[in-house]
Amino acid sequence: MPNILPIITYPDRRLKLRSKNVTEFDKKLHTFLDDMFETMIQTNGIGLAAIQVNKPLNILIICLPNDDEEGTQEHANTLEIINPTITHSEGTIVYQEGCLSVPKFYEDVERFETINITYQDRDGKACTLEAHELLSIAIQHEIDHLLGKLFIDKLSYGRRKKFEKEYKRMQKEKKAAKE
Ligand code: Y12
Ligand code: CO
Repeated sequence: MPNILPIITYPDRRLKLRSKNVTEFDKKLHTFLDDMFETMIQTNGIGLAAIQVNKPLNILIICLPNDDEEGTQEHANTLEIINPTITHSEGTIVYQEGCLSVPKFYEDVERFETINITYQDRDGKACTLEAHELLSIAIQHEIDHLLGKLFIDKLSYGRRKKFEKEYKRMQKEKKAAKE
């Protein structure tokens, strides 16, 4: 049975760490990928980077919801992307992003509309992918995590200040509700 892993949330400094490449493509890695998937699904996420569950390795997973009414997320449709590199980028697109490490906050972020990446799969096989729109956005968001960056780091000075104020207020409310 897969484990649900605790998710690190902002402003935890571990989210600023630069992740390292994976070198061992073994059973331990497969178990970790399965735990990441379960964690992402249980928390209503569509993307997760290993650093968000306190593992500073170049691993990200993405599972976009199906087009059906329920927006089902299938393990079989999950992209497991290890040691990615963006080899080409093109165009721009703006999307309102959210992040499991920055709960309850969504903001418009500009990204490349299309990217090409090279990466390895869970068995270490070399792969390439061309991604557009939502998939491209999700991959760029997760690759930023591997570099120690969050989507809020891309906000303008004014929007970032507003975020910090709102986030602090939300954290205070959460603390008061627990007491
Ligand atoms: C487009 C933009 C960003 C991404 C990165 C992946 N982001 C997520 O998976 C965000 C998930 C998320 C889920 C939430 O729901 C719950 O926690 C129940 C959420 O709501 C709250 O925090 C209350 C916020 C974000 C991919 C594609
Ligand atoms: Co995120």
